[in-house]
Formats: sequence, C-alpha cells, structure tokens
Amino acid sequence: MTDFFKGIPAIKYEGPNTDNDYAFRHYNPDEVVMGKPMKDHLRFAAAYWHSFAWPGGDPFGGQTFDHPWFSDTMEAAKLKADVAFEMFQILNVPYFCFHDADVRPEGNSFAENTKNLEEIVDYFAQKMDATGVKLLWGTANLFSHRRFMSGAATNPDPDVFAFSAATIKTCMDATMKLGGENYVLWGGREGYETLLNTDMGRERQQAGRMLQMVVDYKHKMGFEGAILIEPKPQEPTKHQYDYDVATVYGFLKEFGLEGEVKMNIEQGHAILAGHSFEHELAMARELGIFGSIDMNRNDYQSGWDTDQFPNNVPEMALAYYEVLRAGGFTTGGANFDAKLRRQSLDAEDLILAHVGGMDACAAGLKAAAAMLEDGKLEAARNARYAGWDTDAGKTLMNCDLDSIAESVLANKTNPEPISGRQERLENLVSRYL
Ligand code: XLS
Ligand code: NI
Ligand code: NI
Repeated sequence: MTDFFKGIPAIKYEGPNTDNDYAFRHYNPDEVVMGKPMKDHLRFAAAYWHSFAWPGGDPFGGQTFDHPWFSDTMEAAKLKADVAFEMFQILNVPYFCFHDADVRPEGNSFAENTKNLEEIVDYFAQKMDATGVKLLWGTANLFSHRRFMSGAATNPDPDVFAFSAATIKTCMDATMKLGGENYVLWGGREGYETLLNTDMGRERQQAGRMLQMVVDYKHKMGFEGAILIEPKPQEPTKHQYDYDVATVYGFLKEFGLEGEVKMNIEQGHAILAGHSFEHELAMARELGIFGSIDMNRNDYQSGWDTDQFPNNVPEMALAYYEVLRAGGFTTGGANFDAKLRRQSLDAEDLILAHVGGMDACAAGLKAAAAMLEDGKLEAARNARYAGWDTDAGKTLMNCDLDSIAESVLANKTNPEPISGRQERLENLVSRYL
C-alpha cells in the first residue's frame, strides 16, 4: 500500500439521504435496473492519463500537481500503477483505460518504448489478477511527442507513419495480453493546421490504409474485442478529420470497414461538433456502430474540451436513454475521460470527482430506464409515424414519382400539419428527473 490515499475509505452505497461525502447516493452496483445489475449497465472505467499522468498545466502555466511518480523512470511508473490500482479499488470501478505513454517512461527509441511498455504490462497483469480490475480499452498516444506534431497516420513523412504503425501494434499486443475488451483510436493530430501545406486526399488514403492494417492485425492476432474510433472535430488541430459520427461513418464506408469498427463517443466532443451527446449516440445506433462512451463534459462557456467530470443529470438521462435504446453496452463502457481542475490538488479531490461522476451516471441511467419502461415517449414517437405502418404507407416506399403523382391526384391527397408536441414531451421527461 502507498500512502497517497491515506485515510480515504472504500466508497459504498448509502442511499440518497446520507450525509457522508465518501458514499454513493445513486450508484448501487448490484441494484437491478431493467433486468440487469447497475454495474453491468454502466461498466465504469477510470482513465489513467487524466487521473495519474496529467500535470495540471494550461496555456499560461505548467504543472500544479506534484505527484511523487512524476519522473521518467520505471520505478516511478510502478509507483503510479500502485496508486492507480488503489484508486480503482477505493471506487470499486471495474475497468480502467490507458495510453502507452501514460503508463511507461518515454524511451529514446521504438525498441526502448516497447521494452518499457512490456515491463509495465507484466506489472499490470499481476495487479489485475490480484484486484479483479479489468481493462476496458488500450490505445496509443500518437499525439504528445514532437515526432507526431504533423500527425501519425496522416503525416507527410512516411517514417512517422511507420513509427505510428509499429507503436499501434505494440499497444494492440499490450491490450490483448491484458484481456482488454476494446482497442481505441482517437485521431490525436490527424487533421491539419492549414490547407496551404496539406494534401487532404493523400492524408485520407493514409488514414484509411492504417485503419485497414489495424483491422487486419486484429483478425490475425485473434483479438475478440472491438476496434473503436473516437470522433472529435477540433483540438488539437484546427480541423480533425474524424469530425463526428456521421463523418467517420462515411470514412468507414469508403474503406470498407463499416462492419469492423465502432464508435467511442465522448460527450465533450459531441458538443464541440455542434451536436448534443444524445444526437451522436442516436446516430451511431441508427448506423449500427455504437460502441462505448467517454463520459466527461465541457464548460459551455469555454467552447473547448475541458474534460470535466459529468454532473448534469438531466442531460445524462437523455444520453442513457439512447444507450438503452441501443441495447446497452456489449464490449463498451463509460470511461471517465475527465480531469480535475488544476487547483484541485488533494488526493480526496480525485476520489470525490469520480464519486460524483458515478452517482450522476447512475441517476441518469435510472431516469432513462424509467422513461423506457413507462413507454410513454416511445408510444408518442410510434404514434407520430403510425401512417408509415399502414398498407398505403408501406407501399409508398416502393412507388415512383409518376405513380405517386397519379394517386395524389386520384385520392385528392391534401395533408394537414400535425403538432410535434415537443413541449408536452419535454414536460414528460422532466417528470422522471
Ligand atoms: C481527447 C480524447 C482522448 C481519447 C484517448 O480529447 O478524448 O483522451 O479519449 O486518446
Ligand atoms: Ni476521450
Ligand atoms: Ni476528449
């Protein structure tokens, strides 16, 4: 045991009326919601990078956190792992997620990076065995090191493409070895700063080829998890190619991968793309590519990916409604891709941030389940489209313009507008919150 979380108890469910800061008010792992324990609906994961690797910097100042593991040695990496697994246990989160660069010291070469990663993977394996904590997903950090400043797969320099491909291979190996349930690709710097120096067509082909290689390797190694892309429209580059779910779907179609790759949808990224979180979830569901979620929020005044812990239950209820309508998670889960504010220095801040986030998710899930079980929203939606379920409605889709024009004439079709009843539905949703 390290002494990082000294004095902080394991968090247990105590119900909504408790006065204890160190307790769950809504997240009751074994409580059954729609026929399934809450923990199996929510499948929480802690993100290694924000919780343990992020130093607290912003564009105006550097590190505010002063953790004892902040040095580039293997010893420090192991101390970081010890502390991380202590947090997973205090919170009782079943999963975690990591990038290679979060967990191992940066080496001077690909070989050194790989060696460091393998050593940490073995260390993780022991800890996972001892604690029962599992890996939701692994990923490669192909955006922090300066070699990736002009992209990874989309870099104008083929050597960077090669270095990236090799790094992805080692991260897929690590994920497989640890029994990870997904492998994530977030397009870190796959985008451009200016069109003046960018060959967009070429970069698109490079990204498509890299993804095909990832899928081929998945099958070659027998990885049974899902390959997930995480869309994001801006940040760090001015324009990110994986803008949103619909854009990525077009890209997958072009490279024949729409049956191979699903989406990891992040709340804050949806907002940056000018959508709502529930829009992106619903879109992925309708396209058959819903996979997993990154559960964090933006500050709506900042217009940036501020990665805060979620706390907006009404919004989350609508998001979980779409998750439930998608049939829930299979390999996916809810990763807290969220970081503390840089003034939140204490170990307890990290624990309480997760407690609040987990409780907000649980409250959102319960509200969503109640909406779905009552069925009033779905009944209203079905009633709105009922015309399409009649014989005339069904045949219409198979007609052509000529025959439709004839029948509109013959039947004197003259539709009257019907209310969308939005406010009534909004009032209905409020009753579940
Ligand atoms: C950044 C992304 C990143 C991915 C993993 O905005 O959210 O954290 O989730 O590379
Ligand atoms: Ni993310
Ligand atoms: Ni993000």
